[in-house]
Order: sequence, then C-alpha cells, then structure tokens
Amino acid sequence: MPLNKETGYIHGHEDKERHYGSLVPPIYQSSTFTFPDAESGAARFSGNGNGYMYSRLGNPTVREFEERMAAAERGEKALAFASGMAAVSAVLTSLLRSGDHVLVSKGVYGCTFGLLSWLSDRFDVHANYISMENKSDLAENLQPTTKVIYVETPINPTMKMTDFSLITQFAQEHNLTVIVDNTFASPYLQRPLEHNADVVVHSATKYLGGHGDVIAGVAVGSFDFMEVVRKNAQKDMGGVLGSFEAWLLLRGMKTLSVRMDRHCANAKVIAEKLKKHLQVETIFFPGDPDFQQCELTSKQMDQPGGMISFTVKGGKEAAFNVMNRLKMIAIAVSLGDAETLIQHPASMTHAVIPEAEREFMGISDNMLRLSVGLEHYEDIWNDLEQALAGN
Ligand code: 3LM
Repeated sequence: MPLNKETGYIHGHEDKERHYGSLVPPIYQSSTFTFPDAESGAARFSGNGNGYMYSRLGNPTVREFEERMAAAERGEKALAFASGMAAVSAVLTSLLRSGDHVLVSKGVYGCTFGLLSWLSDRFDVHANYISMENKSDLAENLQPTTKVIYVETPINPTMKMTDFSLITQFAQEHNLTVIVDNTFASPYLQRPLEHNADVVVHSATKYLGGHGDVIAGVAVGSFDFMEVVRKNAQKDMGGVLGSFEAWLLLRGMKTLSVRMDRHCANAKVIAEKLKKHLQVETIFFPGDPDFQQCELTSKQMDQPGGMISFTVKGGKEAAFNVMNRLKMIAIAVSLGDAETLIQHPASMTHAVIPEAEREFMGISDNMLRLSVGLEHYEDIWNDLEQALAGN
C-alpha cells in the first residue's frame, strides 16, 4: 500500500542497517568513491556494476532526496540539481532542439523567461506566452515545430492557474510534452503527474527546503525521460546538488505537510484582511472566492497555498512606501520560508522581463508579492496594517 503523502515525506528508502542504525541518513561528503578493484571500477563506468563513482554522477545522500521526491510527486524518477534554474534548463535542453517551439503559460518566473529568451537568441528555440484558458488559445498558437507546453500553476507572481486536464489532453492529441513548474504549490498541495503532466520541476529552494538556507532544484518524470536528462544535461552540464544541500532538503521535507498547512491557514486570513483594506486595489489569491479561477483551485489543488499578490493604490511609490514601513516582514525575494517575505516583482523577481511583456503578463508596478510565513497571523497582519496605514 503506498504511504500517505505526509508519511512519505518522512519515511523514504533509507537503508538504516547500512548506516549503523542511524535514524537520519548521513551526509556523504565525498567527491569520489573508491573501487574494490579495477574490474569493478570499469564495470560501474560501463553501467554494469552497482555502486557510486564520483559525486557529479551520483551521491548516496542526493539519491535519498531524489527518491523521496519521486515518491512525493508520484513519479518514477527524480533528479536533483544545484538550483531550480539548473533543473528547468536541464529539462528544457533535454527536450528541445534548434528550430523547436514551446507554448508557455502567460507568465513565468523572470529567469525562466530569461532562459527562454536566451534559447531563442542563441539556439533558435522559440516560445509563445499564451493564456491557455481554453483549447482554442492552444490550437491557435500551435506550430508544426511545437514540442513542449511549459506552465507554472499558480503563476509567479500573478497566481493565475492552468487547467491540467485541458493542457494534457491537448498535448496528447498533438504529441507534446507537458512540463509543470510546481514550486508555488509544492507536492503537498498539487501533484501534476497525477493529472498526466510529463515532467515536474521545482525550485527546491522554496517550500521543499522551507528554511531559507539552501539553493536547489529537482525534476521528476518517467524513468526513461529522466535517464535522458541524467546522461547528458545532468552529467555533462554538471549542475548537480551537493550532499549537504540534499541533507537539508531531506530535513525540510519532513515538516513539509505541517508547514504548508500553517502557510495556507495564515495566507487565508491575511488575504481576507488585505481584500477589505481600503489601500488595497486587488488581491491575487487562488483561495479568494472572487478569484476568477477559484473553481480550478479546488479541482486541482488540495489547498490554495501560501502566496498572495496584491496591488496598492498610488502606484509604484505607494508600493515601495508600504515595503519600507514594514518592521517584521522582510523585504526579500524567494518564498516558502518560515519568515514572511515581501517583494516587488516588477523591479525584483521579474525585472528582467521587458515592461511590455510584464504588463501583458499582468505584473503591474503597484503589485507586491507576499510569501506568508509561519509566524502568528496577528503579527503578520499588524505589520502589514501599520505599513498600509501610512499610505
Ligand atoms: C522568486 N524564484 O523569488 P532557483 N521556478 C519558480 C521560481 O519562483 C524560481 C525558480 C524556478 C524566486 C527566486 S529571484 C532572484 C528569487 C516558479 C525562483 C528558480 O534557481 O532555486 O532560484 O529557482 O520568485
């Protein structure tokens, strides 16, 4: 019987007997691994022997995290990377060749946009950013060279969502690969592979780590596809995760479910309060009953998450004033940490996106993004309220 998701984040495949009964898997802080004899070394390199060789090609602590993530996302195989962007770039370069085309959700994290622009300038891989609200949005933008549908859902920072059943059905009809960046939801709230997506990517820096102390990424998919990623994009481009970072992620994952429950509960309260505040123009929160895609939230997410974006009256200056008046909430990019963080997407996380494209994606100059932390919600709200009151 498969483990319930909360249990699966805690109990992995660790072989305790091999580690003197140690409850927690050890950190294998070794760049290389010795072979008992020349023949076994050669066998391992030819793929016919068991055992590790060199930590860029695999490391036991990292493997433990990969197995825990494959189980969490209900996938066959996971690969860990040195950052979320290393995971995203490894997956995209494993799927695309020059001349290919990608359909992308109307909004993605700034550096993913940057990567796709760079692939376009240098490697003749092109992307269209489209709303994907219905089949005709997809059909009208489909090209003979389209190979991949790449989505964030919810989208950073506009929180717009994409219907898995719509895109996966379309992808099957047109032989496309669906990649989902699941960073904002985490596997606790949403498991895209269960909805027939092909590959899931994460910035593990965020909710998976959960403590703001690690930069990491992970990709999960079928055994065959992940082997392709491993053999080239991971092994030869080399953006692998270190063993200490993998150990921190294993530790972070144990509390993923309790942290996410608290992030979600706090975000719900804060969103309700922000919505009523006179200085707030609009809130973007998948759990808001007035959120355009509220039904989709309950269809494919277990809870609406811990991220809220909102626009304030008075433009960019007013938005900056709110941030500068905050006393407890930290002005910082990143998300999913214990501390509540606030940032200004137009000038920070999404600054690399030219203004016209940013506006098309719905990222306005008066938008702020809040990663609701684990503090008591009253303290989060008191800080926000006093900061908004000055406007
Ligand atoms: C941020 N995001 O604050 P790393 N996919 C998504 C992401 O949000 C991110 C990545 C991939 C933020 C980071 S901005 C300088 C700080 C949906 C990162 C990339 O490579 O682990 O940073 O993940 O929104």
